[in-house]
Amino acid sequence: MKIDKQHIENSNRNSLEAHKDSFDYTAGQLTKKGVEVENVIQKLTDFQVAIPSWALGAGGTRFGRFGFQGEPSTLEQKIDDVGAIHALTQTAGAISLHIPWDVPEDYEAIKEVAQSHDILFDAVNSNTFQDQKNAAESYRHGSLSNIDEAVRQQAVEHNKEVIEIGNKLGSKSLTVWLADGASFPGQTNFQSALQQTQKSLGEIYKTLPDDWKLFIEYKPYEPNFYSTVIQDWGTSFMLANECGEKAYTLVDLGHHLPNTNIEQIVSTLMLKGKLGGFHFNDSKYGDDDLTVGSVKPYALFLIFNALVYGMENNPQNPYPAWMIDASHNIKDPLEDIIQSLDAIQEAYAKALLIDQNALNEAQQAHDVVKCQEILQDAYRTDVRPLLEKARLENGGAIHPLKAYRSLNIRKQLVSERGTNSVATGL
Ligand code: RM4
Ligand code: MN
Ligand code: MN
Repeated sequence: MKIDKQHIENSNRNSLEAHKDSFDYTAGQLTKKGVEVENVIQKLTDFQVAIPSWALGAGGTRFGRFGFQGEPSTLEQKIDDVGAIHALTQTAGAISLHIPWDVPEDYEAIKEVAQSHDILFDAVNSNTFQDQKNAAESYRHGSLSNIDEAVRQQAVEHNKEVIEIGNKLGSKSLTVWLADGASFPGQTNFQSALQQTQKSLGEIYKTLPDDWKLFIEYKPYEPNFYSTVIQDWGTSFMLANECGEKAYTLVDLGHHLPNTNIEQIVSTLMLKGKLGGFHFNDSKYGDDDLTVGSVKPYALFLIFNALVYGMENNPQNPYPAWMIDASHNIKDPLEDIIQSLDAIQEAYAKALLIDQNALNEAQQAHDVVKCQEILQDAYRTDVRPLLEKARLENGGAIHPLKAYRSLNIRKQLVSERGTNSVATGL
């Protein structure tokens, strides 16, 4: 399915006047404050977030899975779904594949579909947290950290294959997230598990093409509940440093214990030039994978403040790879992603409005109250007209969610794919 540009234009027609009014007002107010509005809009346009191939069907929990009608059952259909989201939002210009959930059969055909939607292939993700059919070894007791050499070797080989697959598609990075760890005290030896992991990552790193990056993702618990081998940013950072300059830490918002100061982690990593990848989602408790911005929008804004600062002041840090990593169980997955993209752009726009010079002066003067005022002044600005403008200028929808509904996208997908199609993934 492909959304016709004309249909989006038609759906914008009724909202055009209201948009213009609110944009003129907001832009006028911001200009008076010294904000370069065009610059903010350009940055919003440039900010593209990859969509994970496993988030296009309904996610599950360990208690069950409620399928969603019209789910994409092939990789082509998944790319079509990302294409639809991108057409509406102009913010989702890439897809991130999880292997072996989404191994392409016909590479040329897959690349053509992606190209037709203006979609790039972002990081490829390896999967050593599930056993694969006919695999010689089991990951029951870990993969890259396993004490059994044959298991480690199988996991290393899998990662090498993932790099090859990504290479054929034009991806430039590999994300490794390990479920390895222990559910009970005494089950593993912390030191040897870490050493084996380092060794295995080193082997994968050796085969990484020169223009690729390796992202090492950390997570404090789940599916192991006593310890995980790569539990925190410090462990990931250390492993990345030992691998070499093409290895980086990946921050997933859901992979922190409650109340962790994520913006400080982001700042430290960017100062050290090691923030490579970033997964967006929201959570109340753990790795809940809820819609971005649905629970803690102010925390997201503070994190974006650190990201914006890093992007402007840390040339030693590469431009991070952005991805949504949320996969929900009860919402229409495409609506969920549209909401997430909106929340991301909103937090980003607000962070761009922070008067960094004034903040710096207030910090120098130890004016704590002023510091807070400056942050909150930006946060309280209604930036929605700026987001609308950025989308509109690029042929997107003024209101992507409303357009998705009024264009009956889900209904069309159901009529094309049926009510029982199932997407691979979680
Ligand atoms: C993990 C982690 C990874 C993702 C898997 C599906 O919790 O966030 O990034 O690939 O889930
Ligand atoms: Mn993740
Ligand atoms: Mn996760």
